[in-house]
Amino acid sequence: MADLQALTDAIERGDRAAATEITRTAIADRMDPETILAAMTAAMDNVGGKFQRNEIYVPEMLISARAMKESVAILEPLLVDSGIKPQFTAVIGTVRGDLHDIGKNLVAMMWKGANIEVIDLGANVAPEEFVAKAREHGARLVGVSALLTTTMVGMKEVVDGIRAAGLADCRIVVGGAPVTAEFAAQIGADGYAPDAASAVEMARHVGGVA
Ligand code: B1M
Repeated sequence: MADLQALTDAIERGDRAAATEITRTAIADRMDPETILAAMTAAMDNVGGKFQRNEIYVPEMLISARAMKESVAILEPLLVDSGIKPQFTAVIGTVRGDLHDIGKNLVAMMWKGANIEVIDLGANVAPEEFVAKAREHGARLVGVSALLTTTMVGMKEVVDGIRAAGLADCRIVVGGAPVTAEFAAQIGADGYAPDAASAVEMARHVGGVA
């Protein structure tokens, strides 16, 4: 049976080879994908703690993030199990000035798995681009992620931009570590989700297919 603590440790020290191998073993052992994912996410929490205590710096954080991304990519087919006609289209991205995309990618993955067509704009996305892509794709949902207290304020520009563009059927869901339900309400977003699993419930709810 795959050792999930070893998976957490491998991601934490940025050992891509070990992390991807353990992920493959865990999948072969038919371990629950959500449990495997939790072991990966735990690594990023540890990395964040070490960064905060000045025990590691940005390069180490980046190396861990790369190991996490490669391992998540192996898990993706198990998390995304679609094939049916999408219920609606969502546009998603990380707010301008913010390069963190692991959480956003997980939300995108879960939305795809929930039968939502996802247009992923990536990270560091300008408010104008959210608006343009939402219009172009007739999106019913716009998802905005932020991981920094300094960039989360930019989410309001996305909300204001969507409203000003008159996209009346478009709902906005926000999330990311520093974001709260209170902040979401304050900037006029339609929904907030604390994690990727609840982002699915929220997407269905605001998308009108709950
Ligand atoms: Co940075 N970073 N980082 N970082 N980084 C944090 C966020 C930090 C908390 C670390 C710390 O100090 N403990 C801190 C922010 C402090 C703050 O603002 N309060 C921080 C900092 C300071 C910085 C820099 C400023 C460092 C520097 O340069 N001095 C810099 C900023 C660069 C920039 O963006 N402009 C920086 C850079 C980086 C890297 C590039 C090295 C790398 C990112 C690589 C990448 O993403 N491609 C990185 C990383 C890896 C982290 C930590 C360690 C891990 C983030 C992560 O991937 N978590 C992070 C510490 C931490 O979070 N513990 C940290 C795992 C991921 C699954 O969780 O993203 O929270 P998360 O997503 C969750 C939920 O939040 C939610 O669902 C997800 C899954 O459940 N969610 C949504 C997310 N988006 C959602 C959207 C939704 C709904 C739910 O709806 C649309």
